[in-house]
Amino acid sequence: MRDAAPKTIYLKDYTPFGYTAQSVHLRFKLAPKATRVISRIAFAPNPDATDKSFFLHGEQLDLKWAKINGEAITPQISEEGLSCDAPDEPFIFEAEVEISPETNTALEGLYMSGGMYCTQCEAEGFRKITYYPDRPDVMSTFTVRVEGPHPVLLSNGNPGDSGDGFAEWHDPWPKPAYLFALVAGDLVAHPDRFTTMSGKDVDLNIYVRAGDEDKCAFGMEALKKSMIWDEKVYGREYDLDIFNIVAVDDFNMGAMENKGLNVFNSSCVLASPETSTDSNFERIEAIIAHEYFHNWTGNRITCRDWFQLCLKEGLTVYRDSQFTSDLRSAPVKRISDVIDLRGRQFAEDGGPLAHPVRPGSFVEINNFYTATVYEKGAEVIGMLKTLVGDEAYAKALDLYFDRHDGQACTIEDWLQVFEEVTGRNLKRFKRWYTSAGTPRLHVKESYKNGRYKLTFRQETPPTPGQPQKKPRVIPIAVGLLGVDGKEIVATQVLEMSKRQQSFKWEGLSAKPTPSILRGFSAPVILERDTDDAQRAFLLAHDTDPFNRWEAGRELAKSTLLAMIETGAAPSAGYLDGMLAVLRDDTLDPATRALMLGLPSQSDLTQILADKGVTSDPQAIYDAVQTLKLAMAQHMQDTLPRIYAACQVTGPYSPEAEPAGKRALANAVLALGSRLDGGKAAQEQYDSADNMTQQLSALACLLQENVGDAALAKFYQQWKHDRLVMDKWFGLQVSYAAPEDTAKVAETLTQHADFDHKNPNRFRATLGALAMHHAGFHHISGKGYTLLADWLITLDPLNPQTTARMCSAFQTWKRYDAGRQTMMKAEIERILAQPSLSRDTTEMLTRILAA
Ligand code: B3K
Ligand code: ZN
Repeated sequence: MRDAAPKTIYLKDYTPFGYTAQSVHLRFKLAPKATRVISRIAFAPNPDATDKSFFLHGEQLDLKWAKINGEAITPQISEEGLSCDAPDEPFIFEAEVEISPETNTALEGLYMSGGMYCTQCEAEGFRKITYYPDRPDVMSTFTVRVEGPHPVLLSNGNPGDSGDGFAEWHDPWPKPAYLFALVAGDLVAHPDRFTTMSGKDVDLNIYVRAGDEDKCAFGMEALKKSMIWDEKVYGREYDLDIFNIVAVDDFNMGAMENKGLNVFNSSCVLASPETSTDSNFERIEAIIAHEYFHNWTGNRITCRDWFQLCLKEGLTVYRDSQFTSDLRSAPVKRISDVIDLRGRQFAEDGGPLAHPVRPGSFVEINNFYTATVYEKGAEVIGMLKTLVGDEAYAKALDLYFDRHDGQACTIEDWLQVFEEVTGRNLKRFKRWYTSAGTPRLHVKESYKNGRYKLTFRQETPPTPGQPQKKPRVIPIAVGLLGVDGKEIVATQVLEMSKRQQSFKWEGLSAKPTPSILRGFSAPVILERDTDDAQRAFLLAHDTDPFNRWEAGRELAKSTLLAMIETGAAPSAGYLDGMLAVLRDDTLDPATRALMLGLPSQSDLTQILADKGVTSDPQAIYDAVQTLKLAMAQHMQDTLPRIYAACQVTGPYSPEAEPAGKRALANAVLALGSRLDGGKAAQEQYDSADNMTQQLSALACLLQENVGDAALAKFYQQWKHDRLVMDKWFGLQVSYAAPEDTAKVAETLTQHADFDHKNPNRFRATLGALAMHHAGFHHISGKGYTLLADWLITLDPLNPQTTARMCSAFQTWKRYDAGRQTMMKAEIERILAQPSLSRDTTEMLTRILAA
């Protein structure tokens, strides 16, 4: 419920808590509407704190009694917590509260999903379970007793005593309350074992609902691969006797790294060839790795306060991307990450929600689990590693783990280990953490008498609250190609730290072609005067796979912008270039598939907006359709050969190689469908024996408007499977014509299987609407109204998911006056709702303030 005056919390106001928690004992007597939580916490005055007031967070708790050192007390209770006098020496605080998991639709704290109990405490959910200093710098050991009639009763740490109707758990590693977890239910385990590098045996389990047992094997393999990788690459070993993962259907995000008891959205762990696509498999592997890696980067070393969120998230995303690069294809992973970064993080950084990787203030911390904190946070670590080198990075990480194990840390602690190991001063580099916005990197070249010069100028546009930007340290990886296309200067990293800086090469016999920002060595927007001939040259010759892809993407942008702005026909150069890519058997199929992809319609809108052009979403949509048709026609003779060559035979495997072949075959199928009206797609649909093939074919049929029969068949085949049904909901919206998108989404929200309380189904339907650029922004305004209606409906039930989806409106200023007026009206309509959550209020207020 909306606070009378939502408080802004500032990093600069941080003070330590007056007390340390030495040990926590919790007893849960589970009951759907009346769970009792009995707590016993040993506190001691914190010598590092000056403020000794004793305040415990607590929200929506029914306090039955509280005691200090065995004596009943009458604390002051507010909507936010409990305060009372506390002794100036070690003491025991005890309390009993009652909570109602069954009616907890916010999915934060202790709640119920499909009959099971589960928890989500990060960031501030523990305060909905019991009174506690719910802040990450208060770390304690936890001993938990769970009582309930359920066959499976779980909490963090190692198992202790258990018997009929109860189980005890002890977690010896001090942790903040946000890592607490409890699960109880009628669950089935998929068990395994792992022996760590020092020979310790660990029990592994993935717990699922009955019926899902056959979807655990892949996740379990991913977990073991993650354990081995972290030992090998970071020297980090697992530290408990048991590691449990639980799949939950109702979950606000992907997964949660609770110590020894990871809780996963079932969509991020359950996998089978029949029900999951190649991208699902890859995502599941990455998320399992991510949560596992948090055991060291997040759990053993945690954050001092929530402003330091990137300390664990940026680093852990960086680690999981290294893992995926090692296990699969490094260039493919890099290209995919950059597509994602540009789509989500650049949009955030260029709009009203822009904030630094380490924000300076927030109202609701859940609103800061963003692409900036996660993905840009990971980019910053990648840059740091590029600047200091692999060896120094490894040494700095060892020092970080040695020095800070068991502590709650800051970005200053993190940078300090790098400064000590390298002797470098990272003061300037730190601006990446404190300054928002995506730097523009302009480059000019000159060549005279064998001397080649690149001059870079950096500039970051103002962002909310930060009108002036200081220059940043930018690692620019550059290589030079000779006139014959051969590399004459191999990749070197130029370190730019001034506003403007030049770099020279001597003794070149002719003007080279530069390949700049190889591997996307910094999260910047590169602006250079170049032409399609140079882009085509790089597309054909660059030795850096990322920049080769980038050259193709630049060509695509250039042809699409000409089509949109001047009504030009698709460029022959682009079509020829893509045909050459398609035929280039030296390129692996996955890379070719990525190269054939076009920039997103939302990215194109942003590029035009940066040039001061207000674009029409329908015109962008039409240009993309025209270009795809032109590509199909131009490649007509080659498509069948590639489709045939990329057919994978034998049993399905989600490995990178067959998945890459399927990606290219399905990209070819999508183009070909524009010519054969979906004939080949129907054949593929009818014969598909895995979800990748089935879903790709269905998408082609929907694209060609001939998918009704397949859609109905798909429903009959999969109506029992929640995760597959999410795909059924999402695909129909994604492939609707722009003028029909809102209607299709609206009809789906009336379907018997639509459940707005389930975040996966809500996102599958209304998230797909928000992602359908031309459909959401259709001139009728129906997309805006439908989304706003549903955000209004969901907010009182689930503020977190509502607030997250408000970002669909963050780009409202990019559009024409008519659309701006409609979007603004919808934002204001939501804001006018009585009792709007703090989460949604903060998001929409920031969006509107632009
Ligand atoms: N740390 C959690 C995210 C918690 C989000 C809270 N709103 C999952 C992750 O990043 O691994
Ligand atoms: Zn994380």
